[in-house]
Amino acid sequence: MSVVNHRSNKYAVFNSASESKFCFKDLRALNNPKVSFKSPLSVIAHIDLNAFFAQVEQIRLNLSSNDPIVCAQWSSLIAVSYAARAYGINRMDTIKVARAKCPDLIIAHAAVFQKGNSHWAYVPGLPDPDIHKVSLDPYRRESRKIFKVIKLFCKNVEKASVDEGYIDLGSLIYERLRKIFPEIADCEHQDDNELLPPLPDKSSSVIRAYGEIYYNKETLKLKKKDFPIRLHDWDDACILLGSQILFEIRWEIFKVLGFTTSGGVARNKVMAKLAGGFLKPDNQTIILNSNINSFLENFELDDMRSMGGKAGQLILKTLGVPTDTKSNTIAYIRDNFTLGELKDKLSNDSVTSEKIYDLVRGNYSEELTFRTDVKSMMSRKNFTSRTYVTTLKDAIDWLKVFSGDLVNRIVELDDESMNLENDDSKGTKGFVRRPKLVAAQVTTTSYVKHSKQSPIPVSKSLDKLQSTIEEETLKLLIDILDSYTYVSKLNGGQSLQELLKNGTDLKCINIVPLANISIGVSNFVKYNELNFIDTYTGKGTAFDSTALKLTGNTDRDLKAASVSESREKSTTTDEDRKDYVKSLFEKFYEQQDNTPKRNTESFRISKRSKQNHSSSSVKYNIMDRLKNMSAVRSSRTGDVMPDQEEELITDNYCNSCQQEIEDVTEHKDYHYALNLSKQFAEVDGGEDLNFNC
Ligand code: DCP
Ligand code: CA
Repeated sequence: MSVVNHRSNKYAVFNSASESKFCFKDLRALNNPKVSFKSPLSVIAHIDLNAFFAQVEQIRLNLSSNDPIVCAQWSSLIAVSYAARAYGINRMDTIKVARAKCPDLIIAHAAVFQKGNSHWAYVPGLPDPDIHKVSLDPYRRESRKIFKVIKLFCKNVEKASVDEGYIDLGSLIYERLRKIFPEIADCEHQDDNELLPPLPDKSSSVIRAYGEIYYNKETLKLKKKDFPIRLHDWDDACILLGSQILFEIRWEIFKVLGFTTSGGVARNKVMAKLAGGFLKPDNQTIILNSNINSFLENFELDDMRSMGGKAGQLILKTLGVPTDTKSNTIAYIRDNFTLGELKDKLSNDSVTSEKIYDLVRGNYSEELTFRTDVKSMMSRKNFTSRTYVTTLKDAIDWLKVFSGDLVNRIVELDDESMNLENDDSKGTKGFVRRPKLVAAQVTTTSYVKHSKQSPIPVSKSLDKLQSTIEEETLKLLIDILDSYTYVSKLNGGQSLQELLKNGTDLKCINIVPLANISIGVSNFVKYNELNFIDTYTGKGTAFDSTALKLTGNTDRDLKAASVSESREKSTTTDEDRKDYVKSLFEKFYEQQDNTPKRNTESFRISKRSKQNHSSSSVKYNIMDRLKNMSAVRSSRTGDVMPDQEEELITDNYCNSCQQEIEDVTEHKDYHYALNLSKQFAEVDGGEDLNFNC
């Protein structure tokens, strides 16, 4: 198997255009990320990691790309390396079937959280679903590194999934074109509608194709031989330059991180994605605009982004498109429907009609997007009759796992927010997102579900956030079990709260058997460096103290154990959480070359909040809070924003602070956090509980 396909200079190219059909406006548009995707010269690259999870495991285990390796989750395969695919193994196979196909198959199971641990680790052999939960964090980490490499080349990047992304190459191509061709170097001073000069003759010697140009089904067969490609106009030059940049990016990813990728380069995202998946692994496909129609013959409408599944099927049915193997759905729509006819058939839905019209011509252009709309995250596990959760200690052990899992995903979100967001027009650049609500849900063995939610204070520190999630979800769980289940009957008539007050060992506290526990965080709010209000000042170690008492271990024992565990676990070795968010902001401002503007109002709020909270010196002890929980529960479960805040601010004036407010939402957040901190201060300071039996 090849390492990275870095063949270049494959094709001699020549141009045949006597006059360009593009104008200077089209060229200049490339340099503006807001409009570059709309330019007829636009170039989008798609990049996709080959057998991603399997490659992560292959590299982790120091294996070569010739070693047949699969990544497993329990008995299923979730990624199959190309070396393993050569044995006919695919993702639908079980481990057993795959082993039968290739006795030397290397099976790397994904990392797992062990019940009771908030960090993941790789375990020897196959993990046990009864006491483990799979963690995808190692793949997210590698993905972050890959996107960091991509971002070194180009700012305008969309992370489409853990292992694929789009890159708008417009501004890079704009720069390179101006360097290569003095004829257009002065393009900024030309009239918008003035035509570009004909593509200069020398383009054949200075622009080369990297990868495989798709020409048509016939010439594709010739791809191992060099053959001339006709460069008609500047759009072809742009696409070929794009192939060069895409190759450089893929090569860098391989050089720095060892991953092979497949790529596609074309005029828009839809075409780039189809191209990116066309030649796998370790290659890239180039779609010149003049070859779009013939390239599309290889696909059906439902292969296109957003046309998969039911949406595509419905369109085909409504339009009466034959779906037999002889006809091609894309070509059929293109050849048989005008835009007007599409509108007639699609109930005058002009947005969908225009989209279909453009899609089948390879003309549908979309801006790169950034996923700012994270609404919620959930971590959960189903339990079987063998593993039903039956004691409070069991439940706590799983809550630790879930909160570790959620915080890992918030780390990912921080990275995406700070490192991948380019567009400031939505006011989302330079912010991290933090949840303001946690929820817990349990399903009993008779499939009855109960849930509760509660607001949480905002915390910049991820360690504190993790402790908060653990602590709050435990309180919710106790509340749920006391309120909705017959838990007291299982414990001599005492409620969980009473048992806790009496210092009963958590292992001795029975709960109704649970078939599922889920915890979630939601109501994400964005914070920048200035408007972060940490409502906790204590150290986030509450759960540890519980665990210590339960296991009889000392704090030092636990620390020593965690240090001696495998390096391959999610301790904060490469992203020390303590400084992680701080460094994210620092790096962000470095890259922006732009220190944050100290808006006097938010700065004042920030300072003031520090004063308020430092004096309260919140003690971070879960059992103190558990003891007093019922006193505040009613006011804290349910809606995130207490009603009074709605009346607090009228016409941008805060009646409490008696001052004008610039950013009402931010100011409400401030009061929100302040309220929470007061509530926490109220429940602090109780007597310590004795946990020994
Ligand atoms: N994945 C998963 N379960 C699935 C599909 C995918 O866990 N049903 C994970 C494992 C894959 C990763 O997502 O490695 C990326 O998915 P892809 O569909 O891109 O597949 P691969 O990267 O494994 O293979 P390819 O080389 O075909 O892209
Ligand atoms: Ca992939």
